[in-house]
Amino acid sequence: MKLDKATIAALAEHLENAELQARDVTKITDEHPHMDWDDAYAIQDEIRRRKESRGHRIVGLKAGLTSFAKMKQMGVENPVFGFVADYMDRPDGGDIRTSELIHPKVEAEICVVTKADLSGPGCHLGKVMAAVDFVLPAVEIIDSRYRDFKFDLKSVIADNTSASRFVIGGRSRDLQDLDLRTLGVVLEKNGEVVSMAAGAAVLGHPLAAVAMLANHLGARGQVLPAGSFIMTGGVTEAISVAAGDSVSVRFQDLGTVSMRFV
Ligand code: 0L1
Ligand code: MG
Repeated sequence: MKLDKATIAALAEHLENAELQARDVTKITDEHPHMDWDDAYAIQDEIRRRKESRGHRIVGLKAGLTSFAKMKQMGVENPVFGFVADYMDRPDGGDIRTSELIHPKVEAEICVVTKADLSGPGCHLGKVMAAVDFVLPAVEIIDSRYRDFKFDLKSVIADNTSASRFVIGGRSRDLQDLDLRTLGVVLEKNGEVVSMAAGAAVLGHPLAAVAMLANHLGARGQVLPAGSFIMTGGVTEAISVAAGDSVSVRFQDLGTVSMRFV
């Protein structure tokens, strides 16, 4: 690690304040060009600790930048991992207040809840398939705290991978009743189709993102526990939204997830 504890704490406070005050900032690697991957995740961990110390619960884990569309959109080659907290959860069909956000974007995500621990290294698709309890559709609302979404991978990891809101909807299904690779997703904004994709857009198979998450945690001496809610990453590219927009995402075999931005 290149940053000391005090700098990690100060950067976590800086980024979390930007989130909570809906205020954009410049990417932190401008000031700290030598920070490494461990520093980036240590800042994210400190943001998580700050939220938990105020009584919030971490209700899920997320993989980000897992689709070829998003990697291309962001000019990066590797996925990133973050978390979602209780206050980020919004009901299906509900309103999302844009005054609490900076420049939100939506992305359609195939999610799972696990029924067995997963540990890395060496976690693979087969182990994940055996550990999935059920599959759920969701929309993630990302909101990078960085001005104009201009960041590099380390900055975005420190910023909890732009996590801000999420909406679970549709219906849960057993994994054996679905083919996640060919599962089609249609994203509509204000009644117009703006993006379409199939599950294979996420790393060839959305559950590959769960295996990568388990291996990422394993490298840090952690296990992905049974009962985890995991967002596998946007199937489509992220679509900008503003107050007045309605978003509806149809997931083949999993139903629809909708929300309105107010
Ligand atoms: O969930 C995501 O794919 C977000 C990853 C962070 C990069 C971004 O803000 O698009
Ligand atoms: Mg996402």
